[in-house]
Amino acid sequence: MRAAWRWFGPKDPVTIKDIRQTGATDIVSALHTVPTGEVWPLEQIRAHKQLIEQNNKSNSALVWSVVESIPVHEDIKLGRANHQHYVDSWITSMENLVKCGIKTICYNFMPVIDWTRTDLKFQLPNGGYALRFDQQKFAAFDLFILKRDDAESDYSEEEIIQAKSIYDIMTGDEKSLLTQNIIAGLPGKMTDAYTIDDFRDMLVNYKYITKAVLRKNLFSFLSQVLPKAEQLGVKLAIHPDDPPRDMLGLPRIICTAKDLDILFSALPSPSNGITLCAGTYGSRPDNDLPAMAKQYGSRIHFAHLRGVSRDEKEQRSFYEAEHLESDVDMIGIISALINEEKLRDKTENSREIFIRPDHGHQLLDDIDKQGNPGYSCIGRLKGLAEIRGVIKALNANLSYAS
Ligand code: DNO
Repeated sequence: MRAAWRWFGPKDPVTIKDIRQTGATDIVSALHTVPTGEVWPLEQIRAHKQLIEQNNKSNSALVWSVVESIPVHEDIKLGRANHQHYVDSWITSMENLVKCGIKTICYNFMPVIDWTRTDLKFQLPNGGYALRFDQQKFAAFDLFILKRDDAESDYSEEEIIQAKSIYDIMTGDEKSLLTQNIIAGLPGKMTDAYTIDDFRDMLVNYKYITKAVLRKNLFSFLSQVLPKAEQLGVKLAIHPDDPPRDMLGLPRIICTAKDLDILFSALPSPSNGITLCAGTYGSRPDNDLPAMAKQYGSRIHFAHLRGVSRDEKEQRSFYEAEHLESDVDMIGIISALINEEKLRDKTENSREIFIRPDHGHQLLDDIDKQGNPGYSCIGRLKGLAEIRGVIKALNANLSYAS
């Protein structure tokens, strides 16, 4: 297992120098300045890698090992006539990454929105802050701010009444903040910032894109990418849809174990793999994370380790909990990943699993710093330290316990 840390590039307030102190050995990064759909130029990849690795000789080394993510252009998801151009660009970016030694690539196939939260500063009892998704606030946005066509048909009468009462007591600033959080998005998102009108137009593009059509478009993309990935020794790691269900009338197709079964039975290539995002899958009570980690073991090339705590009465609402204190069984997941790695040593597939602490709380000095939501320094440092402790203890086989 390789401990990795996500770095957003030279503008990230958490610098490479800082990351050396976290105990991570690997960097997860992307060329965030290249517009979606354009080829990642070889020289830019080299320069980015150089920024990460340039001082390795005299310091604790950090290696750019994982890409998160090469964005998939909306035209590919929509299966539009000119999608081939964007598939070719995606493949060229992958080839350029391989020329620089980077062979683990995360991506997602979420239409229009990437990951979404309603609150970026949810106060915790200990004084820190977490990210939160509140289903009722989200419904208030959908029904009364966005006023999406036909939105009512996605909600029960009671849900509409609740959303209206939430909307009615929101101040103007709260409405703008909620809108901003949902449409202008979060760090690492794959879509461009929208105005609310652009956002509505983007949603309309998907009017006739059913789950089956979106799936067909994903499979057609992968049927071109996977043979190349196999040839190049690349492992692709699809990230699940976060939160893992249909939203805003958009189809979402990587949410559950069943979705993964469909994906792998259609495209069994060994390069066809997943990012086991424990927090995302774990925000549905019907996803059993340790079982999934076991079942899809050989497909897991990258794991985001974090968990959520779901609201008791509304299970679609959650906040991002402490790494070891959430609704997901983190020890069970890590233990399954360790077992998977043991199996790998006996087979051809000997790549280690890259893990990273996903979203950290804002703690201590994080609180007054301007940072990327979810990507605080101290909060993630705490998460990584806890995870590394679990790995160390499980690897020692808890022999001291007996
Ligand atoms: C959020 C992340 C996502 C993720 C992409 C993967 O923190 O997990 O932004 O990077 O969805 O393609």
